[in-house]
Amino acid sequence: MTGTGSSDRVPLADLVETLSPILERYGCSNAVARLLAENCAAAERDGAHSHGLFRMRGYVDTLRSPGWVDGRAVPSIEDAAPGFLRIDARNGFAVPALAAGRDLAIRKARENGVAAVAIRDSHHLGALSLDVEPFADAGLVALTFINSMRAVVPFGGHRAVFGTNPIAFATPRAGDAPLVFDMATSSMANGDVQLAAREGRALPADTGIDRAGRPTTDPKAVLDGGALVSFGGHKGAALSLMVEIFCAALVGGGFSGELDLSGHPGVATPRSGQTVLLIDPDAGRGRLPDFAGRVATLLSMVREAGQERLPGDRRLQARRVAERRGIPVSPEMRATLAELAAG
Ligand code: NDP
Ligand code: PYC
Repeated sequence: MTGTGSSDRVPLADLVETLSPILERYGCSNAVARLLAENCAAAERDGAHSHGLFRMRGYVDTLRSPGWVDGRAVPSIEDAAPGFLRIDARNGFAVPALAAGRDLAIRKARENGVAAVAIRDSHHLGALSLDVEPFADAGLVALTFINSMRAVVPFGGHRAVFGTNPIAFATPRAGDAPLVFDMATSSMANGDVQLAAREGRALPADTGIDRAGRPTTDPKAVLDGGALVSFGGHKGAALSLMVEIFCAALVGGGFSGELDLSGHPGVATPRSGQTVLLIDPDAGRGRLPDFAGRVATLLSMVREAGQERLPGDRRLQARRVAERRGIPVSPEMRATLAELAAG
């Protein structure tokens, strides 16, 4: 990565070349380092700042913590049923685990009309949009969930039980890139709370509670023994509960509330699970109207009814600008990456 000055713009490929050796230096295999570097750089390109370059220090701290994540793990794939794939990430990262099973999952979805992928014993520190988008590029509808570490109180509760438990959805749409939405089921992603704390910004009202259970807008109070609430009250809390069932009970792993990080101060990744559900919208379709065209029709109706910004619009806009002009990297971030690269 070359250049000086405020927020230089860097091509995606150059950023990947900068990040990959850092991850390898702290213990990832070459293959894992590359996949994580691509994921992290792509999140930054898409303007997903809470899960882009900001997370590089978290990756490094996590890799440095003895006995936490295995950056060299080779996932094992179990062909569990015609439409069901189980992947054991073997205490490695979720991104390479999903990458290892992607082609088989697509084949199963096309053969069966549906497929489920259950990943266990995995660590995820990325933006979920990047996990589902390739499936929609392949013509499938995809839904994914991840659980993590306890950070969110159940509805009306006073103790964190759930992770921030994001959900992402992707679908083909005619005439444009897939429609993708990607959101934590908490009022805010933990990464955004950390960014607010770092930048001295208050949180919106009703985002979280402090360690005494009192509502607070202080991000440091949320991070220091406090907790977040679910988005949308009892409805978001029900979705968070569902994510725990999909990502722990179904995959055969731990709930966010069971994860013990006490022996690993500073780690940023949860040891958790992920489920991906796939549907081939063209299976058995016969003479039904074109699926991707119907999606486009719905989105036109939504825009015509007055919703100017659709989910994913900001992400695609950031990507298009970055593809033309490069990804902005601030001088502070360049200094952080240089420090991490130096060890
Ligand atoms: P946001 O609340 O920023 O956005 C959620 C979704 O809503 C996005 O699809 C976004 O589209 C869309 N959106 C946002 N504002 C509007 C608007 N005004 N009108 C229409 N659509 C809108 O996301 P979160 O803060 O909840 O999550 C941020 C990231 O953190 C995600 O990438 C998520 O995967 C990641 N995360 C990862 C975790 C992990 O365990 N790895 C845990 C928790 C979160 P757009 O993208 O175009 O802005
Ligand atoms: O931002 O909430 C978050 C998060 C949790 C685990 C990874 N990211």
